[in-house]
Amino acid sequence: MEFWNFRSWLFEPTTLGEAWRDIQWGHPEKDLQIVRDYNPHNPELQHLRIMVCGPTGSGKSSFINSVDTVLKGRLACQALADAPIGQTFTKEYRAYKIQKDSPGSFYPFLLSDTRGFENHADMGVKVEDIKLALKGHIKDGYQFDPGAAISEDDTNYRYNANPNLNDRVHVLVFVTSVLSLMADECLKKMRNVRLEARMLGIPQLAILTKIDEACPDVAKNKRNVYKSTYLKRKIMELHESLGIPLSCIFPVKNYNSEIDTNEDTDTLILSVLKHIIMHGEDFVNRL
Ligand SMILES: Nc1nc2c(ncn2[C@@H]2O[C@H](COP(=O)(O)OP(=O)(O)OP(=O)(O)O)[C@@H](O)[C@H]2O)c(=O)[nH]1
Ligand SMILES: [Mg+2]
Repeated sequence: MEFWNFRSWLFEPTTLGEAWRDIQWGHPEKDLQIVRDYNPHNPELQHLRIMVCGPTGSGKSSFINSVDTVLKGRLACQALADAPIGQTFTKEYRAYKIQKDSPGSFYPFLLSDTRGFENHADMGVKVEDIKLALKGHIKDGYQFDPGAAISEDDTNYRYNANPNLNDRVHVLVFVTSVLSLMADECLKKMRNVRLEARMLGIPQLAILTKIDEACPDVAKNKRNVYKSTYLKRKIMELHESLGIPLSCIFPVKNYNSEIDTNEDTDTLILSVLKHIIMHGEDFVNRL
């Protein structure tokens, strides 16, 4: 645990008596049904494309796996996640489908994983690449190069010159961890991406991961998540630094070491997934 987090534990009252956001615990099946029933209204849209981006090691791939896990009802690990050793793990742009009911049938949304942002200007994913991916110019399998953004004559033919509705990103999800301090450079990159998404009209949400490691009360009982003063402050900080509305920021505990699913972990993941899908659907219908 980082020293600053440890300090926060010591000097802050950890839990409020009342939760500051209402959430229905004990009934994940309600949100699950909403996700299961989702079908894009626009017949041209085969799938909603949800892109995750954020700092290296923040839990982007783990979030994709967590969504897969909740929807399958058993542990899933399609998007490889890594041990927290501080090195970037995901290097390619890849969209994951999630199986629904039987092999060969899928939910009508994709989760696109990206390489992480780094605190150094010349490291991690290039902001330009994320901007191009938002517009659908980057094909699956592209290896992000920290040295240069993709070019129109990419030698691996991963540049899509004429993206259609299905290639474009319809919802952008920023994934950040409660545990890591984001340096100005990383924040600058994320704000830059957010401004581009805003210009394109793409809805943006943010999730705050590793809430279990940041708060002992939440580690003990996830239902304390909206009672934790520390997490509330972290959510406010993210709101102020990135400019994402408070109602679009969600704390999440990813599946990382469990061997079985947990109803409260599912509730938090489904709560954000439902909002992601609704925002994406609204965006497509506005086009
Ligand atoms: N305790 C805890 N650990 C988490 C959580 N989310 C992710 N982790 C761990 O954090 C580490 C990094 O997770 P990844 O999913 O690989 O992060 P990433 O953002 O995809 O990382 P890069 O691909 O390297 O950019 C892994 O060891 C995960 O198990 C969480 O909510 N709680
Ligand atoms: Mg990853």
